[in-house]
Amino acid sequence: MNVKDLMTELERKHPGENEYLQAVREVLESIEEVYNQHPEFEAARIVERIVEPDRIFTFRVTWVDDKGIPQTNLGYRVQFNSAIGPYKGGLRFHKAVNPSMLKFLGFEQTFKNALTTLPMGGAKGGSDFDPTGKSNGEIMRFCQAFMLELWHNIGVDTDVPAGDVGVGGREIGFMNGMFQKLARQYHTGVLTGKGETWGGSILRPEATGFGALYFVEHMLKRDGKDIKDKTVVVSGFGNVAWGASKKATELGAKVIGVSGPDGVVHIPGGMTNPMIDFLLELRSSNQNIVAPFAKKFPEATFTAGKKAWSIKCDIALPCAFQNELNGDDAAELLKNGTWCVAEVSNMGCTPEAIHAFQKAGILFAPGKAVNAGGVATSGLEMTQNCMHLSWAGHEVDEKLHFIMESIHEACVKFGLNKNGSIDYVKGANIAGFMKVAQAMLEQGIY
Ligand code: 2IT
Repeated sequence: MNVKDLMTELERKHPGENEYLQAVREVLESIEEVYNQHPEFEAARIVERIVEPDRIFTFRVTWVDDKGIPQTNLGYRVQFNSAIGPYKGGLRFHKAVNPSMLKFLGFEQTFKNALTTLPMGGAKGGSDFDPTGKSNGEIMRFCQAFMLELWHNIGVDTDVPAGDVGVGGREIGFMNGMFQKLARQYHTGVLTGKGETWGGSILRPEATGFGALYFVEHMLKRDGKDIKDKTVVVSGFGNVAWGASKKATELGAKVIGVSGPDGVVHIPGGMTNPMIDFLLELRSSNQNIVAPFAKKFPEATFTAGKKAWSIKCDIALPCAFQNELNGDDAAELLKNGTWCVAEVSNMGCTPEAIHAFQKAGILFAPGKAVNAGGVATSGLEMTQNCMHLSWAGHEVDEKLHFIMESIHEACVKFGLNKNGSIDYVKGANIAGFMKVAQAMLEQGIY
């Protein structure tokens, strides 16, 4: 394969889809060398096939707002790759959602899911619906209207959506209710991230953040370090940032900064448990601002317009959105002595930022490895649903630990540098790719 030629061809087929092209370029650059050692991959044109989604559904979603006015949004489901299992991946409700964003997320999901050790293909979906400022009733009506179309294309052995940005337990509840009504069947397993009383897995809300910290612990341990007493900053205040803050604090670290679209909150003494739980209140208020945190807790100070990356810290955890940490942010972190960055959001760092971290030789790991505990626990939820039982919290946690350790080992196996350090980007990309590519190869040309 020739990355340049492949990218030229892809740019022709998907003009202007920059996030999707960015995600593909990163994977191709990582796997090029290994791929070229496998003539059987080239003969089956695996790479040309793996970069394209299997299919995309686009649909109109019309719902009625609180003023009685009909509103129309666009809905999507990108079924990216099902070589190793049914399509699996979240739904994102955010005003910036478009086909390029969902293709990048579906592509990443394919490799991430392969890393989890579980049999799940990759997908992503969502809508340009903006939950900011919406009432509970509006959210419910939108979710129901969205499911009115989506339900035709999903199923326990076909495609199992979950949450992502703007979609949490509340939204999954509204969608599951409508799915049952339409299907006239109680399918516990058609969505994951369900409530605990109706088929959800214990620990699923925490799993992305918890898993990320288990991964960070392994990275640090391999480097002879410990997370205890280290300072951490996070961006965002959804389930992911909440789970990451909770586990980091439990492990003895101090979470001293959290940011939102409006600015950053600095908590020099570290977050307490009530502060961590307040993150969820911020999220469910649908205001999408972090400033109220500093009003509620006088120990914290809010600075408008600044990012979490402006705070001096040991460990930085992007937990909000793609490309939220750019080259300038990376330079600031490095100047302040940050020595570990783990993407908890999907593609949280720009290529310039990743390059700067790798050049500086600090610990860096990509989202598809770090945040895979979320979808892995979704996989565990699917297994429990299939078996019609619920595992206890400690059973799920044990499995999550095992999965995160396996992912770390896979990264080490494929990402070991000559100097003994680990290129986690390369390691995660090769490990995920090899599994999906092998599965595609063995199933013929289709
Ligand atoms: O990015 C992700 O891995 C998710 N949003 C979770 C997907 C899932 O199916 O649990």
